[in-house]
Amino acid sequence: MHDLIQPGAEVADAMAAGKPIVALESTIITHGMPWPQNLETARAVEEEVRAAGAVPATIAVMGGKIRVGLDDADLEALAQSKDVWKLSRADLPAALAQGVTGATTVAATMICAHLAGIRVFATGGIGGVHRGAEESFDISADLHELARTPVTVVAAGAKAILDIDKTLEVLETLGVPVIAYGQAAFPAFWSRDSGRTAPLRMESPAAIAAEARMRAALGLSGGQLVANPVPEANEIPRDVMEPLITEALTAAEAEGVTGKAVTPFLLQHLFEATDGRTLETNIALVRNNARLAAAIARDSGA
Ligand code: PSU
Ligand code: MN
Repeated sequence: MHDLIQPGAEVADAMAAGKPIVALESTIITHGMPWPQNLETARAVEEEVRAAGAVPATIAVMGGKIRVGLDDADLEALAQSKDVWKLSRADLPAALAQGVTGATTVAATMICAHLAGIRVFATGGIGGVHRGAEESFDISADLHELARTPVTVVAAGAKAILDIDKTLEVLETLGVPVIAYGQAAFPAFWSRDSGRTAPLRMESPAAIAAEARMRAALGLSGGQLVANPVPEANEIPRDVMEPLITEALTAAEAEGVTGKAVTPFLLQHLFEATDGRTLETNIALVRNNARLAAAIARDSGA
């Protein structure tokens, strides 16, 4: 085990016993959801993983170590703290060197999961190419991470606040397999259908695990993105979201929001604009992704 990795008790036991483990990110707790739903969701997502026969490993940086598996007190402290760094590939080493508390994004969680030997990771939505990226150059480091780090990431597609077409184009350029689960359409986070067909479609966790094994056998770098549509009962249709997203983007521009602050700002804006409905959907889709990730981890022998 890498000496910067500090597994929690449950994760250490699972590693010793060779049980399937699912990595979970922490930026969704600190920057993606308001208190106290962020803590309730973090707990509920861990329970989903356990109920599906795997062990959850929520990842965060604390006290100069990469914590892989947080106990309930850590989870609560993280959910309540206000000055947590949002860590991607670029800032992970600085946070560790300075001993600050940092929440890991999809990119940083992939790096940490890989160091800990965990091959499957569940989140809500990945970062991607922002609308207007031809001006702003705002492209999430999550995409490049998917191209280089061998972890299977289960998400509900890319957040609809992004430019989905450009996000899919960049993933194709980077050679990242994008697999829609159980349908042809690439999902758009709150909605099941982005209006685009996903490059690949698979019908079972076993098929996804087999694809990941084949990638490893070929010596190809990088992971894969599994795009799991939000359950029908929880979805907010695209035509309902679209005008609200336009409004949120206008507000972000008017307030001069840039860089790492963009995604949290848009999520908060939409939460307020929908009286919390986007948050309910967000919670449902993360739980749904946790269940699928656990099934893939079980079929991966990981
Ligand atoms: N999914 C959510 N909520 C979030 C995020 C994803 O449901 O808050 C976070 C993830 O950590 C993702 C990050 O990696 O947003 C992307 O940030 P950026 O666009 O700045 O790369
Ligand atoms: Mn960005």
